[in-house]
Order: sequence, then structure tokens, then C-alpha cells
Amino acid sequence: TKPPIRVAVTGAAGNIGYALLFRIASGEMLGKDQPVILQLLEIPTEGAQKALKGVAMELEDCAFPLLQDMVLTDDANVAFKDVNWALLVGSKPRGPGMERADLLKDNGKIFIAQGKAIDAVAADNARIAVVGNPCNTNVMIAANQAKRLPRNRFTAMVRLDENRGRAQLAKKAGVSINEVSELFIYGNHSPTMFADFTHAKIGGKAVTDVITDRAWLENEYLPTVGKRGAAIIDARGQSSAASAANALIDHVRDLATPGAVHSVAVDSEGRYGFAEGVWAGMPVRSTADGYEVITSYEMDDFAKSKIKITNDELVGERETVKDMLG
Ligand code: NAX
Repeated sequence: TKPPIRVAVTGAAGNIGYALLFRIASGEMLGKDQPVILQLLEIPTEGAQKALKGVAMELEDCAFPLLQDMVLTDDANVAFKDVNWALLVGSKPRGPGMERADLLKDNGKIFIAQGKAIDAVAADNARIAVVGNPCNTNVMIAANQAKRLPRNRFTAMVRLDENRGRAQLAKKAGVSINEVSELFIYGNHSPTMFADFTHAKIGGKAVTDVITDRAWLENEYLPTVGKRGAAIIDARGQSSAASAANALIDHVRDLATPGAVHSVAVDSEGRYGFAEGVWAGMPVRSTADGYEVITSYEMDDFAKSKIKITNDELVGERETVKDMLG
């Protein structure tokens, strides 16, 4: 049998954690023949630690053959020790009357500490995926703490947006989801994101040739995808959890599958007109030990104008946390 892969999950007792851990332990993320060790981090409060124990009891009760061990802790240096994957789901939610800038700064502190701990104790091949919002800025803050691990190991999740975008196109065209390809998310995981329908395909044909109602694409499709998170909260009274966990499974599995093509928020390095040093969603192709960004899509003026809006937002977030980028 293969040696186990160590996976750290933060915020493990939260909503997404509850929808995520069982799927990791059952082999859906890293393979049905791949043993895993889960290293679960929660905040030190009695409530969170007790809830975490409860989740661990349920994981035990599933008797997953691939789940070799579990570590439960409130110490980041324990949670990230020797991990191959660090899934940063936990973050501080926005409280009533809280300004966005305060949220950015409060979370910034968490991601400075976690970035430091990961760089100090994780395995040499560690890869990091950030889900906790604002995820693009949080991952930038964590990556800026890294001295040992390369910046391109740090990614944030825009896969839920890609999945939402593909589903909406399939529904409108009345085709199966498998017919939709090359739909990539550019920019921030926020309503400003650009779900690039201009290069997406349905059954191998340009989306714009299959769905000829351009006004629908621009004025209904894009806002529907961008505001889907809010629509879920409105309907369910709670934010997306199962679909977010599912997207994280997709994000990690595809990063671990050479040749897979998918949307990932990465260090932009100035690609597609994004500012240098911000983390922006864009298409990548996974390789044996990482990924390469696909840079070949030519953006028209409409696409460029959308990318500018989401880039401006990312630059604004970076400005708010500039003192935290050490
Ligand atoms: P919950 O509030 O249910 O769970 C978060 C958990 O994180 C809590 O149990 C909390 O105790 C823990 N936590 C907080 N600070 C921590 C820290 N410093 N270290 C370890 N654990 C910590 O939220 P949930 O619904 O699970 O969502 C988690 C995060 O995902 C939120 O920030 C949310 O905004 C974000 N999302 C991101 C998405 C994306 O596509 N990138 C989509 C879904 C989701 O909204």
C-alpha cells in the first residue's frame, strides 16, 4: 500500500468541514487507494474543540479503510506538521455592522500566523488551498510569509464559481454538464469575478453561437453566477457548504491530476492584465508536480473591461492589508 498523505483542514468543525472531511476520508479527493491522515485545526474555545471531537467520532464511526489517523488540535504548528496538503477553510465571518476592511485585517492576522506555521513545519512538497474568505487576499497574505515554500504552491479556490458557471450554461442550453468546456473564472472570488463565457464551449461550439442571446449572457448569466453565494444564503439561511466542499474536492483532485484543466486562483505574475502580486482566478493545466497557467486566451474589449473591474477590487483589498504583507 501507498504511504499516507497528510491533509490539514482548518475550520474543521464548521459547515464546510462537515461536508468535506468524510469525502476526503473516503478517497474521493486523493484516490480510492490512497491512505490519508487528517490533521484538524480549530480555534481553542471549548465549544469548537468539543464540536471537533464530535466530527472525529463520526469519522471513526464510518470505519473508512483509508483513514489511517487523525490529529485534533488548536495549535497550527501541530496541525501543519509534515502535511502534504493544507486546506485553509477556517476564517472569521463578518459580524453585524463590521466593515469589510476590518474583516480583511482580522482574517489577515489568521493567515499571517498560518502562513508562518506552514512554512516552518509542513512537508517540502506541501501545497496550500485557501477557501476561507476573502480567499484571494488571505492566500496572498499567507504566501507572503513563506520563505521556504515557493509562492506557486499557494492557491485559492474559485472552483465553486466555475462549477456554478458550467451548471448555469448547461441548464440554459438544455444539455448535460459534460457538454460545457473551457469555462474559466478570472479574478476575485466575489461578485466581481468574470466567468468567461466568451471562450467557453458547449458541445465543442462557442457558447455565443449556441446561446445567441448576448444580453442574457452579459446581464443575467454573469450576475447569477457572481451572486450565487448570496442567493444560497437567502434560500437556505446558511452559506454554501456541500457545494463548497465539493468544489474543494475538485480543486485538489484536479491539481493532483496531471493534464487536468481548471480554474484556480494563483499568483497572477501580471498575466491577463492582473496586477503583479495579487492572486487571481485563471485557467491552469496541472502537471506532475504543480501546474502551468494557460495564457493563450485572447481577451476582447468586453472581457478586458470585466477583468479590469475584478482586478481593481483585488488591488483595493491588497491596499487595505498592505501592512500585513511583510
Ligand atoms: P463556519 O463558520 O461554519 O466554519 C468556520 C470554522 O472555522 C468555524 O468552526 C471556526 O471556529 C473555524 N475557525 C475560525 N478561525 C479559525 C482559525 N484561525 N483557525 C482554525 N479554525 C478557525 O464557516 P463555513 O461555512 O465552513 O465557511 C468557511 C469559510 O469558507 C468562510 O470564510 C466562507 O466565507 C468561505 N467560503 C468560501 C467559498 C469559496 O468559494 N472560496 C465558498 C463557500 C464559503 O462561503
